[in-house]
Amino acid sequence: MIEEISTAVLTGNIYDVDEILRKHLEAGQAPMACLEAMMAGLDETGKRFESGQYFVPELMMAADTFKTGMDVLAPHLAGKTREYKGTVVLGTIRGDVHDIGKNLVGFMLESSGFRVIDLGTDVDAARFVQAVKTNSADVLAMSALLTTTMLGMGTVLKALDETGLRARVKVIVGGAPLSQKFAEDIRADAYGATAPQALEIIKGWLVAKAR
Ligand code: B1M
Repeated sequence: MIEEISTAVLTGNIYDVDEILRKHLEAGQAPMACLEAMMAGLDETGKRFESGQYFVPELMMAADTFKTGMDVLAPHLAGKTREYKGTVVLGTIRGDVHDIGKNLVGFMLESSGFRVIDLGTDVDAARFVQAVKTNSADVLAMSALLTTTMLGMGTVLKALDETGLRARVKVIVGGAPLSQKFAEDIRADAYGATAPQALEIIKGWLVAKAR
């Protein structure tokens, strides 16, 4: 039963999640279905946190369990290509330590042949701008999970304008509290609702550029 995977994340079962996943993979379960089950567990964790059933330690255990599970799933999800199709600077915005969605975006991009410069979490405008410049990035991809921190993305866009880099780099933003309208308000080029959607948008940009 694939619910066992969701439950492992939901209960922060960091000790058994790898074995549970291996068992499902060996039984023929699709790696993407296993990933979706882990995401469902994390989603339910968030709901329990919101309703006061869970507190920060439970959130942390669930996130760590998810990451341990990703170590098992990653080789099964990865693509084969190794020729870079473009460079993407990626990071979670200043003040924000949520990195699971960002890591999924990075993982999918790398698996599809993009060079990913992952700056990690709590990244301020100066670091984003510097990384875009030094790596001659084609795309800047920013993630935010908090309604407070997402506002910092506008600051990054302004800093790109001020340094004259804005015209050279496409900007995509994503994360649970964001929306298409928010992306338009801060003048990003795109909003990605999910990691696969971000991948498709970036592929579209860089394939068009290569023509
Ligand atoms: Co936090 N947290 N958290 N948390 N946490 C949320 C986000 C929250 C919604 C929980 C809740 O109340 N329901 C809430 C935010 C409320 C708000 O802002 N309105 C919240 C809060 C309040 C907090 C703290 C303030 C709690 C506290 O300390 N009192 C604190 C803040 C710390 C900080 O950042 N400064 C905090 C801390 C943490 C942990 C450290 C314990 C842990 C994060 C661990 C980690 O990431 N390494 C954590 C977790 C795990 C969550 C929840 C439960 C799960 C987030 C997650 O990883 N989801 C979350 C509740 C929830 O989302 N249901 C919650 C799975 C992940 C795959 O989804 O990142 O949304 P997500 O990515 C999605 C899309 O959004 C999209 O693609 C993915 C799907 O394919 N996407 C992109 C993401 N980035 C993208 C970029 C793109 C495109 C798409 O292009 C560039």
